[in-house]
Amino acid sequence: MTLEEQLKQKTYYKMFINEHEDIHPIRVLGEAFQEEAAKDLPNLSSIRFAQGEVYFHHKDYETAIFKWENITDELVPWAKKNTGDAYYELGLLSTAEDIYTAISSDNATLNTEVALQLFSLYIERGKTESAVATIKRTIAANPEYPNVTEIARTFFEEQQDWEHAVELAVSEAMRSEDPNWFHILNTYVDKGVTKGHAPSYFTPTLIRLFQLDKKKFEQLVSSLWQSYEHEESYFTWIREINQLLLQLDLERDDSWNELSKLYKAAYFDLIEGRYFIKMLQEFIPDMLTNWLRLADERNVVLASAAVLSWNELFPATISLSIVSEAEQLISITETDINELEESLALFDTIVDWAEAHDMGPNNRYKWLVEQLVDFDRQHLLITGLTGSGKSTFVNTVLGEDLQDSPTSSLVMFRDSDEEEIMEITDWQIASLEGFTEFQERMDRRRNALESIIEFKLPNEFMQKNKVTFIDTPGLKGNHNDRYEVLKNLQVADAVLFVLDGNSPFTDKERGALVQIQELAPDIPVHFLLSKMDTIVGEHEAVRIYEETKSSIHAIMPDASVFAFSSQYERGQQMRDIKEFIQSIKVTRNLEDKRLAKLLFFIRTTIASLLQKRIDVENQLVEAIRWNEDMYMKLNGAVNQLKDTEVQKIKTITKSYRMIRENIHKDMASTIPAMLKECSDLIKEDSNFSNIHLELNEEMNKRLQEYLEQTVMPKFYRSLQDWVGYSKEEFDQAQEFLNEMADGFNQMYGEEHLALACDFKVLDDWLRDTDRMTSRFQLESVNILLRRTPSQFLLKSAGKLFGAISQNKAMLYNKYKAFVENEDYSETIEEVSKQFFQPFELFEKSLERDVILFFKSPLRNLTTAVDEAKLGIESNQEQLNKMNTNPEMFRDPLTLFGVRLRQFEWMTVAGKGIQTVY
Ligand SMILES: Nc1nc2c(ncn2[C@@H]2O[C@H](COP(=O)(O)OP(=O)(O)OP(=O)(O)O)[C@@H](O)[C@H]2O)c(=O)[nH]1
Ligand SMILES: [Mg+2]
Repeated sequence: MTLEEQLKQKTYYKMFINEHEDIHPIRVLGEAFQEEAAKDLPNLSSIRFAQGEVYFHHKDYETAIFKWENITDELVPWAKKNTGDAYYELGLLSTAEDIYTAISSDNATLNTEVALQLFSLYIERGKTESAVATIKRTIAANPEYPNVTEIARTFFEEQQDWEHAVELAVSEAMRSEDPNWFHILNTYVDKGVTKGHAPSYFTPTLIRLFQLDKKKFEQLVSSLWQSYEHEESYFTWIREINQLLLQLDLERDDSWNELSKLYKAAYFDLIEGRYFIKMLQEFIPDMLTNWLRLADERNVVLASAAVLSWNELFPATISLSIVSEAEQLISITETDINELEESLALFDTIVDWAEAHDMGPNNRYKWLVEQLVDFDRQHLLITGLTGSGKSTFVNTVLGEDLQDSPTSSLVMFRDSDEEEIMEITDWQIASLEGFTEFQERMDRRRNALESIIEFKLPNEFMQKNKVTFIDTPGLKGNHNDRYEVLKNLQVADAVLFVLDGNSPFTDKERGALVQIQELAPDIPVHFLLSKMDTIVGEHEAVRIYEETKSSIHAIMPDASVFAFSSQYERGQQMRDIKEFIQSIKVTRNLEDKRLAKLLFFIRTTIASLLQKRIDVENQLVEAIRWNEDMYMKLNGAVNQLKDTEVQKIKTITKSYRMIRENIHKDMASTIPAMLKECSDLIKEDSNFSNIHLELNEEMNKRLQEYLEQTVMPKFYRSLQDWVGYSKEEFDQAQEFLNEMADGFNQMYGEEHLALACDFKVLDDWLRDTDRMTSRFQLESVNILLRRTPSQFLLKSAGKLFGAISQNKAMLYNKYKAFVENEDYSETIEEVSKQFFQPFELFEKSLERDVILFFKSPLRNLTTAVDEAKLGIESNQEQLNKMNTNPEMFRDPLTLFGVRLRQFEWMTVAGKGIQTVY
């Protein structure tokens, strides 16, 4: 054991023990001390040092300290350190800390030991920062010192101080190249605690690991990749790893299975359609370059195809050598990739994406693709000119009488346990209730070509022969019309072209055939010569058959021609038909052909989505224009309605007021005369002391009679007329509004706007006027009592009154004159006030009632105005969104195109299939 080791372990004292092992060390050292002390120039330091150690081991720390404090030679630094240890053991941590920090020495071991003591002391005192600083310093100064890095790692992990833990692992891995440190780093990455570091932080470590151990390198890259995958730094990581791999000397023979898989997954994820091409463009070429360099056997074809398709869409982005390597690899490598599955996945991604972007569920394409992957059935599509006998043939074969009118949609007949009829359009799938609804659907012409009908029914022929029949509308008209019928042609494995035996193989038919072959050069076409029974004479029939066959064979030598009639005996003919159909079924490479078609459909889908986007944009522009127009017109209508309302309030109120005023005028002219007539009651012998009371009573009575029997009935009639007049006004307004609503609904294309007024108002008026004119009770009015005539007479007649009977004559005259000359205007006022009170209240409510009458139309119009405004705003907003980020739409479709090309590269190279364009 070296001296340092002894000092470190406090076993320095053992030097003194030697042969005295059976004697207690304290005694041995005590004797040595005495012996040394007896010398002339004694050196007691080393013995004291040793004694200190022994006391320390026996936990007599104070004595140990005493011994170590009295050391003077080169052991002083160690003695100090030991003193610190003793204080530490005594629990006097701060003293221990002071002592440790005061030690200065050149001895690395001593310094490290002191540092480690300080480190644990700091931990115990909770001074984490000092602990970290100490351990870091120690590692920096003496990383090789036993256990130091291990102590640090344990400490950091316990503290969950991942920052330092990762730093330590990285620097130790680099320094020591110890696989264990790389492994520890890898576990940190897997734990997810390295994400905070920028990807470039690990680059040097990765380069070193690549040189040391390629498998471990791959593993660490994989862990890092996964850790960054869902982080913001993901693209930075990809750029970094690409740069790194480009520098490294990758050999395909090293079989980078894991990396190859990672590249594949990442590449496909990136081009899924979530990112803008602008973002991808800068690193995808490097990414593909690396992928091709390291792709393992399973992926080499895929990687090559990826390189080639990317390079096609973004020319010259990938280096020429990589492109030609890809071309080379793809042509010589066998692949077990399931292209069909992969293409289906791509198709699903596209339709899901389209649906998520409001472009509908694309049911038609989905359905067509479903048919393509149904390998259990072959699809025989039947076409030909209108009325050539297609549906009759299908009926005969199926032994069902399913169609008797011209066919308007594509109908696929397929055997199934249960009958089920579905109508499939791009936006909807509907189930048709039985044969009647099917028939109705066939008779409907509008948009019929946008529908596909799938007619499932139990049928032995189709089940046994494993075919489906696709009946189609007859071909007529020009190229474009025919295309509408033939646009689903790709679903067929073989085409059966039905010719009318009476005029077979006309120019029109030849034209249609050329179009079919242009659309689908790979689909075999065969012929059915139908209505053979209508040809007179067997000889003639045979001649026509042979002639037609040879003109067909002149241009299509492989086509079969079958003579058919719905009138032939079914049993025999069915045997022939069965044989015929078996003979025209596709026997070779059905799956490959279907795959080519699937790729074709994917391309068509992408193209149609681009078109849909343009359509959507146009629709938005149109919707905005339309709504703006509506907004203007509706606003005009609101103003018109408000004007009408004001005008109706005016006329109706005015005519009502006139009635009231007329009545009032009548009353004003009638009442005074009527009251004056009461002077008849005054007789010379009347009792003048109470005549005024009598007169007052009589006048009230006459007033009551007059008002109730003359005025009221007249008023009643006038009001009836007035309600009638108002009704006419209202009717007129309603008519005007009806016309307005009709005009708008025509523009809406539906019964959207109703402008019905509330005629209940008129009923209310009738009821109210009835009630008001049915009865009137005058509350007695003071006509003569208010300006007491007796007083007046008293004043003028003075003392004569009452005392002299001759004066009666004078009173009589005075009374009479008074009654006859009075102007009664106050009475009229008072009576009118009483009489007209309810009518005035009613008049005040008229305006409100007319408003009520127009309330619903006005509300509906305003709502429509708001709708139009909203229509403008929301469409505009959508349009803006589309226009500000056109890449959001275009980019994913372009990337789908990249993926599609990739599969095409694989199928073209791998299987020699022709791509269908
Ligand atoms: N005599 C006779 N008449 C036939 C034969 N095949 C069809 N017809 C008649 O020809 C007419 C048209 O027949 P369809 O089967 O409806 O013809 P299609 O080709 O389906 O017509 P579209 O669907 O309109 O294109 C009907 O009146 C049938 O009865 C046949 O073999 N013999
Ligand atoms: Mg038909």
